[in-house]
Order: sequence, then structure tokens, then C-alpha cells
Amino acid sequence: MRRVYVGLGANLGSREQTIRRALELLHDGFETRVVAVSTLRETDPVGLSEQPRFLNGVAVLETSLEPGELLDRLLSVERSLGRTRDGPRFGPRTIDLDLLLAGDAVLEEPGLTLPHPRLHERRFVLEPLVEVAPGLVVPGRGPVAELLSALD
Ligand code: PH2
Ligand code: MG
Ligand code: MG
Repeated sequence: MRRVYVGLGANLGSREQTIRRALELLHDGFETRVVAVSTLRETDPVGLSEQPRFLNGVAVLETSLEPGELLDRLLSVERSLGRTRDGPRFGPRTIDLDLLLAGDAVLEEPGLTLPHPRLHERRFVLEPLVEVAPGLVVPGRGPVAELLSALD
């Protein structure tokens, strides 16, 4: 089993309900378990500012899936909850499930970079990540708590 961190985001529709439903769909009880979820918090949009505010958090999963297989699951849960990819990059979405870290994996494959390439610069990711895993060290980047204080 591998411990995996997933970024949760939504800024269209019933944001909290969609995030909770995504967690239910991910938790299959044998290959993948959701073991902790941070507080969900309101955040100002980053990257494309003219869009609704986001609800963001981080979930901790235990999974026997390989990172690529888990990514496919995340994308399929997103699709089942109405996520489309026809809008602008960084634009509004019903649900966003980002694979942030998968154990100590360091990967650079088409469609999957681990750790997530923008993780260290995003407060909306680092704050909930520090909440669920204060002692976590991001491979190649350092302790999450230091990454967060570097943003201040
Ligand atoms: N996701 C983005 C772009 N901008 N801003 C906030 N506050 N939260 C997000 O989850 C977010 C964003 C693209 O994934
Ligand atoms: Mg994202
Ligand atoms: Mg995404």
C-alpha cells in the first residue's frame, strides 16, 4: 500500500457536495481507502482571477494502485461528476482531483509529473496538506511546513 495525497478543488455547482461524493467514489474499501480529509476552505482563484471562489482541501489515500492507475481513477471520477475540459486552462470546474504525491515517487511522464509541479507554490494546496501531514517532506522540494512559510 502506498500513501497518496490528492488535492481537492471545486468552484461550480454544489462544491462541498461534489467533493464529498468524489471521496465516496474513490473509497472502494479494498484497492483504495480514504484515510483522512483536511478542512475544506474557501480560496481566491489563482491563475485565472475572473471566476468563482474555490473550495479546496486535501485527502490522504492508501492505495495498492500504481500512480498511473490512480490518475485514471481520479479522471474517471471527475468525469462522472460533470467535469468537462472544454474551458480555459485554470478555469472553472465542478471538481478537480489532483494527484499531488504518491509515496516517495518522483516521476516525469506524459500526463503525470510527481510531485505535482505546482504544489510548492500554491497556498490552497500547502495549507490543507500541512493540516493533514505536518511532518511530510516533498521529494526534491523539502518539508511542507517550510514550503508554506516560504510563501509568506
Ligand atoms: N485550481 C486551478 C486554478 N486556480 N485557484 C484556487 N484557489 N483553487 C484551485 O483549486 C485552483 C485555482 C487549476 O487547477
Ligand atoms: Mg488543479
Ligand atoms: Mg486537475
